[in-house]
Amino acid sequence: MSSTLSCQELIEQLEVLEQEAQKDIEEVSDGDSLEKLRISLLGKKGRLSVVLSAMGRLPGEERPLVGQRANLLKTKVQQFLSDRTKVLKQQALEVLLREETLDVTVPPIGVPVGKRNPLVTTTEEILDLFCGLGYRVAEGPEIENDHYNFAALNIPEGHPARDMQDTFYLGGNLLLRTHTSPVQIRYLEQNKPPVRIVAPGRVYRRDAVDATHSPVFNQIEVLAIDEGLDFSHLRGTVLAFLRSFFGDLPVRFRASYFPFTEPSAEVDVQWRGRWLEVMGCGMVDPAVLEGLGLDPERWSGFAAGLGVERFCMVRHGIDDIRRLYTNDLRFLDQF
Ligand code: 2NL
Repeated sequence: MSSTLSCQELIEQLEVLEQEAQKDIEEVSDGDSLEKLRISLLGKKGRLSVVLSAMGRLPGEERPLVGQRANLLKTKVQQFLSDRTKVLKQQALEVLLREETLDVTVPPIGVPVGKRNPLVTTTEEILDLFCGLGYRVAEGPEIENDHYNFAALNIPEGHPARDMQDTFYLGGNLLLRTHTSPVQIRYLEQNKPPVRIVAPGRVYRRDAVDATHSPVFNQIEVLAIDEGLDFSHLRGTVLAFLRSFFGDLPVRFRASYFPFTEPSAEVDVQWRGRWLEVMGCGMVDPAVLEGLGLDPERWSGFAAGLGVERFCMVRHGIDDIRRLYTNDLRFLDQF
């Protein structure tokens, strides 16, 4: 750059620079090139700084004129750059929106969907049926003690159910409940009759695993305590329940024995031509009521217990109880 440039010439240069800058900026089509252009215009060794160093050689009183023009140029060029940046960003976005399309109507490629275990749906169905008859659901701990699991249910010392062979003892006086009856005992301690409850839950017995036995299985027990309840109420309730669940099948009651009910019965349904035992039931033994401080002259009750696995297997034609516990989706997918 010649050192003899005049003030007028420098201002003309700035004007040319501004016009060229504007034109060049307009022609840039991507952000990287725009940044390079910015550096070549406004950077340390850029075109503006060349003019400014020539300005340094002007007489002092002429410098402000050129300086003001240079500042104006800088402001304008910065404005051109930022306008262009906005336009380029908008264009890039439009290209993205045009090319990155997502066809929401394309069918998905086999996304695996979980299924509810049929044991869960069977449990819910049975609970719903009893809720429809006015029963409430009650639950309680799986770890119990001798009192709630046996003594309160009139199961005496030395009864085979108490045998180490049948019950998982945990040490101390604790054990894994062998039925959900303790839930009902606990409920009766907290609630005065009349009472109508269903108690679902896992129970534990020391059985070897085979196609029809599991050391952990699911039980539902039913209990009603009121004034004036007799065996006809028990029978009517069981029949109404079995009709709802299985449809209109032949049902029979067989005399049986449980320590906690008297009289007691086992209930069979005729399913595909064969009698199947599906539940046990009876009138609550007066000794159980007395143990809870209820006068058996005033209160009576009936109770029933069933294994959910049995109901589930009969309903769905499942031949091996173990299928219910392995959560194989190929199995669960069928229900
Ligand atoms: C079965 C038989 C039964 C009961 C459970 C019961 C509960 C209380 C009082 C009296 Cl608090 N009885 N429960 C009664 C009869 C039978 O279950 O075969 N369960 C799988």
